[in-house]
Parts: sequence; structure tokens; C-alpha cells
Amino acid sequence: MSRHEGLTRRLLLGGALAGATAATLPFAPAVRAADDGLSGLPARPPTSGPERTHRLTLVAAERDAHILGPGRPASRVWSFARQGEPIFPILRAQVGDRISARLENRLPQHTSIHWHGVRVPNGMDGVPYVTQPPVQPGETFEYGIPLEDTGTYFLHPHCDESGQTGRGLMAILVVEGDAPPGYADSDLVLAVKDWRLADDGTYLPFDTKDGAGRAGTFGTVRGTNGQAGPMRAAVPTGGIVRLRVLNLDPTRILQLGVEGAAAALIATDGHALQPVSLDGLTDGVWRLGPAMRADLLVQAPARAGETLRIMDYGSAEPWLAAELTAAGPRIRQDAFEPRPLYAAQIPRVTDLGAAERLSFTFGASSGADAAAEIAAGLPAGDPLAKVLLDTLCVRDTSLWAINKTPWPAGPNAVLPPPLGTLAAGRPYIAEWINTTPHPHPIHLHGHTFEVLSYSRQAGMPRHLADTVIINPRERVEVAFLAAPGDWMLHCHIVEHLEYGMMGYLRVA
Ligand SMILES: [Cu+2]
Repeated sequence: MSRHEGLTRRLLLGGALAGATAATLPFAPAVRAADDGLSGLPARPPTSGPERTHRLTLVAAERDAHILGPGRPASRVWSFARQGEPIFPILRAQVGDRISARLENRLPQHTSIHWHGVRVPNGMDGVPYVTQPPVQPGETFEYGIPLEDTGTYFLHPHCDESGQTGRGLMAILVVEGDAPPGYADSDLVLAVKDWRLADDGTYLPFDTKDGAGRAGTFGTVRGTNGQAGPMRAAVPTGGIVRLRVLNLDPTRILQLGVEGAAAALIATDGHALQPVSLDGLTDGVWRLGPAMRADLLVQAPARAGETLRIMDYGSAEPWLAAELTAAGPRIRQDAFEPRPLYAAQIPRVTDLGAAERLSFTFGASSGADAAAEIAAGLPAGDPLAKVLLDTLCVRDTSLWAINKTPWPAGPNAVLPPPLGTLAAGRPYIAEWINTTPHPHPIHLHGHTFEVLSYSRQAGMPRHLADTVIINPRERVEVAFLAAPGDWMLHCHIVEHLEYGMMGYLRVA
């Protein structure tokens, strides 16, 4: 039955999308997101208890892992986890805590850690050449990360991302404190990532010109939590389950839906919104691009042995991402009424009318002209003016650009000037326009923004995000208060950023 349901839903979904495309003119006026999405959320009580510092050593090293499954050939992964532990370690902390992490690089190339979605001081943002020197093989780097916000985040490197994250170099960070005790009976992490593996466990090329110039290169083996295949877990019968879904794939845009249970979206990129029934969303799915996270709340089936399924309707065939099986005596009798999480304590733009407006176009690289435009780099007096980028941070050619300016390519590339200069503490509304035929999940470092409007995605709730999908020929508006530093702005389809769709904003 689930399969039938899934196919029906997907066929309906395909029809609805096709209709919307045909009926909508390019760059239609923005449609405001329902603005009650963020209002009326309960406030987080002040944190009690001592603030703790989590002292960690994150050793980036190569090791064997049986991604393809037991009895199948092993693969060489790059991971922060020790041999035998899950490839993606899960760090859990309380809001108000601090992470003091030493990165130790035992890989054959330089690396760094970007704390995706976490509001960090600029020097801790983990972007080689822009916010820190690359951490060369054998070197270490100390990260001091204040955890001011609750939520679900992850860690990843920021040069040769396709090769390093393609081999698994990521970790998950859960910052607790956004819900009262007893909010959920079970709190599970579902990290979706495909692998570019051949049958013998070796890697296929992580980037291809064909993929990089289109929707990206897809994995050959679908996986969850560092293994091939769906996640399977037991949950208490009738219990409330919080599922933290992370899209750690470099390419794939998931269309999350749930079968066998009612489900609500309770947080986007880690931050609360008024619970939205998945069935109430367009097509009954929440789309999750690379690097995006969504927290779902579901109620486990009322009878032991029954299952609920988390599906990805975005692939050619609906794909089972997770199967949760009710086990043990029924622990709740009440009807499913998802409660909101505590409101995020992100500084928000209170007066949109006073915000300065910015406009960025995400498009194809116009080649030689754009390359010439950035060849000059930063003014000579800039502290970053003489920074030469290496081949792990640039590709041999650029295919994509922001405001017609691609991230530099080729040998002797210098750090380009910023895409824009903003004033620290000032409110901004950025209009992000996608002129290409592919969707782009656009990520701004160091900020959590409010997604105000979409021109081609109807029925979206107002929500907070650090990464937002912009559909082909769509215009999306986001609002944020600028935080000081040089912050990357890029597509999170990893090949798109590596082939040019990346730049940075300077907030002074
Ligand atoms: Cu993209």
C-alpha cells in the first residue's frame, strides 16, 4: 500500500509542478510567505545550570568503512570518527555551552571545519584563505565555538568539498534546549547522503563536467547515517518521535514526506516555526536541498510491529529513507497534536521598511569577461589582497557565477573582491534571483535569515534558514541583520560552488 500511495503522490506532485511552471511567468511578483509561521512561539526559559565547555579533538583521518554493507568490499572514508564508529559523529551539547575543538589534520591534503548554520565569530567560520589559513597535513587548528542557538547543524570542510565530504568528512552537531522536558519520547538523527561508489567499494569521480554544468553529479549508492540503504530504528509504540533530518548530500534535493503517520515540520535549519502538517504543504512534501535540515515530529504507530516511513519523493522512484517500527507497550493514548518548539533567539529584522535592499543574481558564468573583471582581486591595501588560492579551492574553469562574477578558476587565482559591502548591525533584505534552469540551494555563512517570499513556491510558511532553495527563474527574498566579517555566499550543490557559484559579502 505504501508503494501505491507513494507513486500516486508522486504522480500528482509531478502534475502539480508542471502546471505551476506553465502557468507562471518568469520572475513573477514575490508571494509573501504566510507570516504567522514565526509568531506566537513560546519563549525559551533562561538557561539554568553551569555553562559547559566541550573539549574535543577532531582528528580528520582516512580509514576503512563498510558503507556498502557487511560482507561487501570496504571503502576508504575520510572521517572525524574513530575506526568502528559511525562515519558521521554526532556531537550533542546544550544551548549556552561552548565547544573548544582541536582539528588535527591527518589527511593528505589541507582541510578546515565550517560550522554550517552556527552563528560563529568570523575567524571561526572555517573558510581557508578567507577566514583562516588552510590546515595543512600534520597541522592543527583550534576552534572556539559559542553555542548561542539551539538546533541541528553540521560540520564540513570548505575546499575540495566534493572530494572531502564525498569521502565522508562531516559531523553532526545537535544543540539542545529548544523544547520542554518530555517534548518527545525519541530523538533521532537521519542524515541522508549518497555515495559515489563502484561495486568494489572504490570511488567514482566526485565531480564531472556534465554534472557540474547541470544539476550536479549524483551518487550511485543511496544512503543514510553513513551506510547504504535506509535507516531502520525501533520507536516506542504510540510515542512522539522527533526526527532531525539532515541533507548531507552534495547534489540531491530531497522531497520529504511521511507515510503511515501524521507528521509536522517543527524546525527549519534548526529553528522553530509553528508546526506545519506535511500534508498541508504543497505536494505534501518539504524540500531539503544539500546542507538543509528539517526537524519532523511524528507519532509512532499505535500497535507494536507497525511501521512509519520517511520517504524521498524527489527521486525517479519514491525512495525509503527511514523505516521506524513501533516496539513495546503503547506509551501514549492521546491524539497527535504537535507542540511548537521554543522560538529561536536569532536577532531578527523588526522593521522591514527600514531595511536596505540588495540584489544578487545566480546564473551561468559569462566566461572571459567575468574572469577579467575579477583578475584584479582586492585593492592592494586590503589585508587579504595578496592571498593566492590553491587548486583545492578553485577549479580549472568556471561554469557559474553570482552577479556575473564567478569564483576564480585556474592557476594563480587571487581572492576576488567581495560581492558587496554591508554595515554591521544593519538590517538588509536580499533578493536572490536564479536565472538558470536548475534549482540552487543558496547558503549565507554566519547568518540565519528569515525567508520572506518566493515567486514560484506557493504556500510556504515564513521560516528561518541559513540555506534556501531557489527554483529555476525564481526570485526569493530574505531578511537578516548583518554580522561583522567576510561571509561566504554560495550555492550548496557542491559542484556549483566549486565551478563558480560562490562569493562573499564583507560586513564592516
Ligand atoms: Cu547550485
